[in-house]
Amino acid sequence: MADQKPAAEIADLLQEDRTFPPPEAFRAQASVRDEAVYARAARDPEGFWAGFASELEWFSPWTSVLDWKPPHARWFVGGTLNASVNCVDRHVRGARRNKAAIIWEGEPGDRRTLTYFDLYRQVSQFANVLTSLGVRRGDRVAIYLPLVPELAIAMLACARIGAIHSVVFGGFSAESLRDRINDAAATLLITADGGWRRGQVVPLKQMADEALKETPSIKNVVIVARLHDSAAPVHVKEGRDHWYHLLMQEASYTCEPERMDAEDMLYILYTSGTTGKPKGIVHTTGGYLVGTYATTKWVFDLKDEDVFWCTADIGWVTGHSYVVYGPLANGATVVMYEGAPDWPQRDRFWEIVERYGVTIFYTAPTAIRAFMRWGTEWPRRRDLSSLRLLGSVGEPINPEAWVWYYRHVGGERCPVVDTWWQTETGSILITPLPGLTTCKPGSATRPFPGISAEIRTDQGETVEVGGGFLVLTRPWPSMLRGIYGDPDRYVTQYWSRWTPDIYFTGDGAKRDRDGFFWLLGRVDDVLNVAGHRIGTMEVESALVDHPRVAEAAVVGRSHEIKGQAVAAFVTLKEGVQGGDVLMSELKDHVVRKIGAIARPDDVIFTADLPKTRSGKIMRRLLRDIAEGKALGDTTTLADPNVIARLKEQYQETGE
Ligand code: 7RM
Repeated sequence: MADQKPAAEIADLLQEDRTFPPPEAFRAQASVRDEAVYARAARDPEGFWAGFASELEWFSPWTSVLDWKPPHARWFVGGTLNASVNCVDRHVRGARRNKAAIIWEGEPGDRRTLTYFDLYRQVSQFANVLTSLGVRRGDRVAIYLPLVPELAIAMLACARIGAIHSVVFGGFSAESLRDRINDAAATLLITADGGWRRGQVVPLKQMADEALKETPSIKNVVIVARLHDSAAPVHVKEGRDHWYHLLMQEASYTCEPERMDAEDMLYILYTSGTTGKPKGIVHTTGGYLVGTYATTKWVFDLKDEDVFWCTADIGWVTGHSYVVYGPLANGATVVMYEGAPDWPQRDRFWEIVERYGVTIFYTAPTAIRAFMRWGTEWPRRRDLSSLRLLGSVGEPINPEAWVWYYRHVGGERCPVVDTWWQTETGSILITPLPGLTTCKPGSATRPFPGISAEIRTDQGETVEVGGGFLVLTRPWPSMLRGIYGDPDRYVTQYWSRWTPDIYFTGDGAKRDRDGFFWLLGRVDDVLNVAGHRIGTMEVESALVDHPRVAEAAVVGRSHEIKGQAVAAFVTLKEGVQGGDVLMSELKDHVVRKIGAIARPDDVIFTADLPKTRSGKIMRRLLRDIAEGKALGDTTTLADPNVIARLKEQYQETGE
């Protein structure tokens, strides 16, 4: 475990004392305005969640809400349902039949709108396609697509037939894709000829072909034609590869949904942890749907007329929960945009808000900081008056960015909800309720009703006011149920720090006198680069995989836009010289092994790494060097000269 932030830094963060009550016009129309919801949920959390569950559609009801044998929970025990029925069929039966479900825009400017009825038919058709290709209930299906409607269709089609989807973000490398396919032993892969990012083609099928050389479990590949022939040529392997549109032509519009147990697996999503190997986080059907449904409805004050835009890629949990399952379970209209925010110009997001009359906009602090730097003229050029609520997720939002967002995007009429949660938590857990909470910029405020969060010391004592580890002290419906194929790691990683009923989030946080939570970042070896989770160990494994590297130590350093950047300290093998060429080769090597999100900003060659006498790399010292800070205690170093040399060197080459 790495050490915590120094107290002085925590104190700085808490200097913020501006408060923002819900703007009056917003409050007047908000669905949740009564503080009593918190007390009611705290008195009977199971009853509280069951209330939301009963707004969903079940084939058969649950017999008990929760079976909790720490650290294993089962929610809505005995209930059966289908996620695709809840996201699609039930809307089609009523007034939402021809309501827009997905308004999609590609980066080049192509547009498509799918109504709930369109979605219903295409999900059913694709579910039939999957069945015709031999996919059965419980099988794993890997999905490696750009942000196109087919991604949501594929996920819902899997859910319809009880197959487990594993979406791999299109920015991940062929090797990352291969490892994820193999870990889950997926039998089918859905990919595309490519996608668009900043005017460039992302050749997904080519990357998939690379991965497919070493994925013995894959029997079939479905290729979505996103680019048609404007892209790099696509290799279609006879007998294994099939075009999506050709399969769909043959497929029937009706597909009986599987009756899934509430605890049947809905999906696996890989996320970085403290080892070199990403964890396959497992979510199940009933609890996950209840959690995402409830939080979408309350945190975003969702109404039937809303146009909801969460800018996350579906390859991340935010896209799973707040592009697909949460909003569609609520029958909302969702906006999806494939590309970059600055393509072709820096007002692309605001152009989209204007074009579709987006009312709820949910993005990440790294994007907000980029908007801030680009200047207010970009949002000012567009009509943003349709917006009524703004959200933030992925990392701590600095107060300046919060206030900028509130003022220049929200026009001081939209509440800003800073929402804390994780891949593991499945849905938002710490957040304002926008009609109720008086926000303090930089604070995610309070646990959602029914959620119990606390600050604990290393010894496990509860801290009422002050800093420590953020923990969750009660199970919640959308909690992870395990790590795919690694039941022990589930227990040791999350439930073993104190007693087995206390969930360790891996985040440091502070609770203030009003009971508000201030998130302070990870306390383990996980970085948050532009809202993306990257394990330092993953990057280290990628670096030492290079034939010239002997040893590597990776740390995060602060970065104005990305929050954190990757800094890599590298020792080379005997006789190998560092230099600019090798430096960029190593950066490219990390991109090839993991993906562009993990590319180190700094690579520092060093003859030695600072180690303790027992041989542990002292990452704390490396962090201080990377941050250009005064060095802390170096007395446990095996060779104190190492650090002095490194420091000098970083100042020369690190910028
Ligand atoms: C949703 C998501 C989870 C980690 C989490 C935190 C950080 C996320 C906030 C935040 C401060 C926030 N899932 N984090 N949201 N930190 N304030 N509002 O991001 O699994 O990819 O990352 O992200 O460190 O543990 S994630």
